[in-house]
Amino acid sequence: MAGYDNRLLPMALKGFRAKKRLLWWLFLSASGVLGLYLFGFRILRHLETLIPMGVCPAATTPLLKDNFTGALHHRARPEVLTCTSWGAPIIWDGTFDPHVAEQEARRQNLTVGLTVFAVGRYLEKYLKRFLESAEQYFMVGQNVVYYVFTDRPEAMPYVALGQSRLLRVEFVQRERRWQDVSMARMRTLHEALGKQLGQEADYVFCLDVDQYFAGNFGPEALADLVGQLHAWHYRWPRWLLPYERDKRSAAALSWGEGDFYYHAAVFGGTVKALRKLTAHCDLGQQLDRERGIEALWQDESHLNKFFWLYKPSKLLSPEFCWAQPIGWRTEIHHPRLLWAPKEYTLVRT
Ligand code: UD2
Repeated sequence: MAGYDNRLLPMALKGFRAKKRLLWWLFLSASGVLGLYLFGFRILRHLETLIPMGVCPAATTPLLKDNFTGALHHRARPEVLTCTSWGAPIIWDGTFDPHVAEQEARRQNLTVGLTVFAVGRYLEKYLKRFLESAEQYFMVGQNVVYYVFTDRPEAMPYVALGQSRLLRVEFVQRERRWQDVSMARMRTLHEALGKQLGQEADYVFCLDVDQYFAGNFGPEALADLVGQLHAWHYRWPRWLLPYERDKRSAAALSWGEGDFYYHAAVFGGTVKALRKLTAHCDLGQQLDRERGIEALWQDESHLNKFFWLYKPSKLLSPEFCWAQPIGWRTEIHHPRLLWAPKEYTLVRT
């Protein structure tokens, strides 16, 4: 054919292929970004389960005994860490006998306190379900005294209580910022432990309200000083844990410090131990305030500092306070508390 340049066709084909490649590249990148956005988080959380938790040294396991549950059955849970380096048990489902603990608590005729704060909108949103589920699962068959701290005692929901269970409502001022409400709990608890609560309870658990019981939370959880492993962080390497790192803060932990990351939504112990804990955290928060700073996770950062300095005598596995958004995990057999959906825009206004 006259005038036909035989280089045009290959050039056109090349241009077409380049555009096609570019389109494919764009398509794949967009799918990758979308995929990571939608599922990547879950994939990463799944990879986390490959990080080993460590094992209890064989020499220490026979020596590990708990004052409430007796000897611990470490072999029942070989896939998880069941003790700390300082010899405290980490309580996982199957490592203890709940009946032994129940009998022991009844024999000692103990009273267990449960404190919870429901200030502002946290009251309507979470309190009723929290208390009703506690009636079903918390220290069943034991003497229990609930302490609800609220700025609106008149708005308390009605909750039918079982035998040997009491509810006391205490008024607290509402702080302006939610962070201050959270931190002010340490001082209020310290004062309450020094008054009637401290006289009527042998052991006390201090809990966040935005959660609910979903399984038996019994005397197996009792000890002098109890810390809760944080569901989001229990498999993370120590250097990644969200401790306060600013050296100016009283809550600061330097690199290389810290054992585990503890969740402030659950801690407990004897009245004496908790008086010390709450005094320490309150003082730390006060010092930070004077320096014009606030720890990364407020009271939780100070609690983590305290547990680094004064080791808890018992740790609760993440089964005791589980966050469902993390997804399914083989080691989580029997969740005791579940986080309620966080609705910060609704409750923190
Ligand atoms: C995280 C920790 C919490 C605490 C907080 C401080 C979780 C589940 N909990 O909670 O233990 O360390 O960080 O940064 O990760 N409250 C009120 N009214 C308010 C604000 C708080 O009653 O206006 C009470 C309530 O009992 C609540 C608790 O304080 O459950 C902690 O506050 P949060 O649940 O809003 O804080 P959150 O979920 O980030």
